Amino acid sequence: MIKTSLCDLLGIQYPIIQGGMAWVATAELAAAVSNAGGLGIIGAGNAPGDYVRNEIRKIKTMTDRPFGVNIMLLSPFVHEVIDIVCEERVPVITTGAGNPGKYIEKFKRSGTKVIPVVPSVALAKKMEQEGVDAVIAEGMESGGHIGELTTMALVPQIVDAVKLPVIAAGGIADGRGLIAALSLGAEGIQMGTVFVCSDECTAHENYKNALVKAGDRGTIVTGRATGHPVRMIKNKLARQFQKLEEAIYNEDEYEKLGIGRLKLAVVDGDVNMGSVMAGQIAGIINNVRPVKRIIEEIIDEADNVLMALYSKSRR
Ligand code: TUI
Repeated sequence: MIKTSLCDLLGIQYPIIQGGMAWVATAELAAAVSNAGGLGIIGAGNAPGDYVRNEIRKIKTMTDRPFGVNIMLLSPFVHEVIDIVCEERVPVITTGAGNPGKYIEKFKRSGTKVIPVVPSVALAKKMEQEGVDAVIAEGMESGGHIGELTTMALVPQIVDAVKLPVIAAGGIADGRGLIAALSLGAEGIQMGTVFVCSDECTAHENYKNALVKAGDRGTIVTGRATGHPVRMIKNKLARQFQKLEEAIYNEDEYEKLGIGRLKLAVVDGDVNMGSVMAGQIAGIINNVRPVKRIIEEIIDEADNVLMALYSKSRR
C-alpha cells in the first residue's frame, strides 16, 4: 500500500491530488476524487467569488473528506476569491500562475494549508521561507499554463533545495508515473489530464473525447510570445495562435483571439475553436472511467511496479 507523509499532512488515503483546472475542476469532480481517497480541488480559474462560494458550499454537501481550492493568481477576481476561501475555511489552498507570497499570512491565519505550484527552485525556496506547507513542482508536460522545466529535471532539484514535502505534477497519469515521482523524492503527485477523462468530470464529452483521441504529439505550446505559455491540443485555434506568433506579434489581436476560449471548449464542446488544454500524457489515456477506478488502477499498478522493481533488483 502506497502511503507517504503527504497522506498524514492532508488527511488523505492516497498521495494523489487532482489539479484545480479552470472550468473543469467543479465540485462534482473534486468531491469524487476526495471520496475516492485523494485530494479533490475546485478550480477557481477566472470565475467571480460567488461561483467559487457556491462550489465550496456544494462540495461540503458531497463529501466529509478534505478538499481544496486552486486560486489562479492572474484572475481579475483574485482578491474576492481569497476572502471567500478564507471565510469558508477551505482545508487546502493551492495556487497557480504566480507568486502567492503576499497572501500567505492571510491563508495561514484562516487555518488553511497552503500549497503553491512552483516552476523553479528559486520560487520553491522563497515559498519555504514564507511558511507554506508543501509545494507542487509542475513540469512543462502539464496542460494549461506551464513553466520551462520538465518534471524529470524539476522535481529532484526542488527536492534537494527544500525540506518541505514536494508533490510532482506534469506527465503523470498512471502507476508508473507515481512510482517515478516517488523515486525522484516526491511525496505525492498531482494529475489533471487523467481526471478530465472521468465520468464525474462535467466537461463536455467532446473535450474528453479530444483527449482520449490525442496521441503522443497531440499537444502544442502556444503563447510563448505573451509570457504566458499554454499547452493545449493541436486544433484550429492552436494553428491560428501559431500563425499570429509567426507574424509580427500583435498583443491586442492575440489577446482578442484568446477571450472565452477555455469555456468554449469545456462547456460548449467546441474542440476546433476552443482552447482544449491538456498535458502531454493525454496520449496514454484511452478511455473515460469513474474517478474511483482511475485511482484504484493507479495504486494497483504502482504496487505491481514496486514488486517488479524489487524482483528485478534481486535477479
Ligand atoms: O496555473 C496553472 N495552469 C493553468 S492556469 C490557467 S488559466 C490561464 N490561461 C491563460 C493564460 C494564463 C492562465 C490554465 N492553466 N498551473 C500552475 C502553474 N503555475 N504553472 C506555472 C505556474 C507558475 C508560473 C510562474 C507559478 C508561479 C510563477 O511565478 C512567477 C513569479 O512571479 O515568480
